[in-house]
Amino acid sequence: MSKHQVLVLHGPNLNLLGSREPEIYGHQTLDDINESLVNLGAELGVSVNAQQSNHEGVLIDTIQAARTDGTKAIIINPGAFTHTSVAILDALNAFAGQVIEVHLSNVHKREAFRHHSYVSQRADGVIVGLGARGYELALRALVA
Ligand code: CA2
Repeated sequence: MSKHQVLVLHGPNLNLLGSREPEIYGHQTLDDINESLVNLGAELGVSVNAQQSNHEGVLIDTIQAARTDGTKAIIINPGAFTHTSVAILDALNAFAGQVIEVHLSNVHKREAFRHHSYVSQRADGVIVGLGARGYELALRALVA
């Protein structure tokens, strides 16, 4: 049984945050974002476990593990897999807790291929376009 109640899951290329395209994705690194979330979780009384993978199967394995390790909710930015992955949708459908989908950029202001999300079909809430603050708002919404 994991001691973590909220899983924050970041998909492909999000490990590059802070190094390129700051006008789209901001200046914070993924470590900065995760550290803020762990600290906010401590303030709010929930434990946060942040993970990132560039591999679809690893993301699915992590979601599957969350079904049985005590995880109550998932905040997920599936990166480009948002727009392609029925397999991540299926894995989230097998998870019983709350799911919030977060995107740093406003995907609806961007290319048409970013306008559709498989994950939104499962998500209880979706936050787009607010940068790293979107993760913070998602965590606050889960605890509220
Ligand atoms: O806006 C988001 O959070 C996205 O999920 C980010 C994905 C993109 O494919 C989605 O359409 C929207 C891409 C993440 C790439 O992250 C980078 C960060 C820094 C430098 C290069 C890529």
